[in-house]
Amino acid sequence: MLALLDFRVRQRDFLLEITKAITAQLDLTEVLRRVLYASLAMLSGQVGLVALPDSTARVAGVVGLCAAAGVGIVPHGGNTSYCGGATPHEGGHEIVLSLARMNRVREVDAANFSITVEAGCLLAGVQSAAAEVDRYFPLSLGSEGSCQVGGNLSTNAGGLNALRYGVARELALGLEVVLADGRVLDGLTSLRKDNTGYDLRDLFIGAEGTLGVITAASLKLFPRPRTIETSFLAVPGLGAAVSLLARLRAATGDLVTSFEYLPRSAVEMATRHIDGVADPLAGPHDAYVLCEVSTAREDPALRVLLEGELAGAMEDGLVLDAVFAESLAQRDALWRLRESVPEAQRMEGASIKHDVSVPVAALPRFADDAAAAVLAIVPGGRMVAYGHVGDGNLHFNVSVPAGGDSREFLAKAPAIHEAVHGIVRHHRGSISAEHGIGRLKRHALARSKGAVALEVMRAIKRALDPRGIMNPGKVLPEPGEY
Ligand code: 2HG
Ligand code: ZN
Repeated sequence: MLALLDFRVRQRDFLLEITKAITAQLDLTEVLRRVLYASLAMLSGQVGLVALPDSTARVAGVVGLCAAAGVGIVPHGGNTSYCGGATPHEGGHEIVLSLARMNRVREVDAANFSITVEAGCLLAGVQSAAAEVDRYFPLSLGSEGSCQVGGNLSTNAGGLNALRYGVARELALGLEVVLADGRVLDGLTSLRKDNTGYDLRDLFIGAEGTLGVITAASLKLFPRPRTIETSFLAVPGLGAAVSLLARLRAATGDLVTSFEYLPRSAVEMATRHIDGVADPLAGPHDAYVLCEVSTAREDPALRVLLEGELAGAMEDGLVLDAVFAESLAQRDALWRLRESVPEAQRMEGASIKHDVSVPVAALPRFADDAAAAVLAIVPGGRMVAYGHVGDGNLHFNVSVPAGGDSREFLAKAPAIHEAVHGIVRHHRGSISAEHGIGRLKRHALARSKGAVALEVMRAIKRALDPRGIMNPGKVLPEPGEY
């Protein structure tokens, strides 16, 4: 049952041994002969075994056995990665360690505004557990119904509310981590203040399972928003959106929670491909912003304030048209439009993606220069640059030219990535703002980080995972590989 074509003897023995151990003592896995994982990035791989431990001790048991046998472990959350961080390699030399059964809420502390959850909890589940005690967990992503909080932390996910509440790293108070040798690092504090030596927590956030397995986390909660104003605004372009954001942040006392930019191309794709999605405005415009402003107080004056600000922005030419959500259903419809853009772009045909960030004020210049660079490589390429403008984070995606050949287009991906990332570097931006590095962006990481930063990262990796068993071949390129 376990035989995999190209397993070396030592590894096959290990698999038999771990299976016996698991079924006899640990009772925790499902063993699969061959599992094909296809992430959204269309990467695939094979494993001979998927471990599904349901406790930290059992995760530690699996990792300890793998450490002893030198077998690679691919920690696995909801499989929603865009970069293949949780996709094993071909050949079946690794095991997948799924956190899906570690899905308990260990503690909700309303007075401390904190929640302690296991890594396999769905993000939507954490949000609901917080709501049950009249608190708010603000991390919010299109995939929140299937992504897991361990994966959110391991990739340092950003999402739709990062502008106001920060990315996953800023929402974490403490972590429990199984180290590469099977020891458990108990850092599950829910303290706000703790100046006792090096910050170990932050090493594991964004490390994509290459330093250890996050098994549980203590997270920050917030007062639940009681007044939420959601509007969909037509704007002349990205420059106007950036100016409008600064204006609304100042005028509302920083109550802007989300500020999502959509070019016309994104709205057209969403309305064309996704059932029930409609353009909220009467006529077409070049660009749009989905803006949400919220406060934990009941505050009818917020709408009045916003309408006044938007009227002023219209006079100044920053806003061309606007509609407010007047009901929960209307709010959901606006968010559905925004959240369906990735799916709509997929349905439109081949696309080449970039998840980049630059300082907010540099966004318009970046987008213009990047579009010109892309069009020089693929005349007719369709820019679908959208996303979290409030965080300086654009999904600078390019769809295949209308009627163009997908293979020919995708063959140009390396040249397009290089051109776009070069412009990102020019603005001292990031080549991965919120999706991580995984398998796909290791070389881009190597080109965008300085030699010293890479050497420090490698030193940390060597110190915490000397045998290189934690998510091998992810995040860090081998020296000389770039
Ligand atoms: C989003 O913001 C996601 O919708 C997906 O991060 C981005 O598909 C993408 O490029
Ligand atoms: Zn995004």
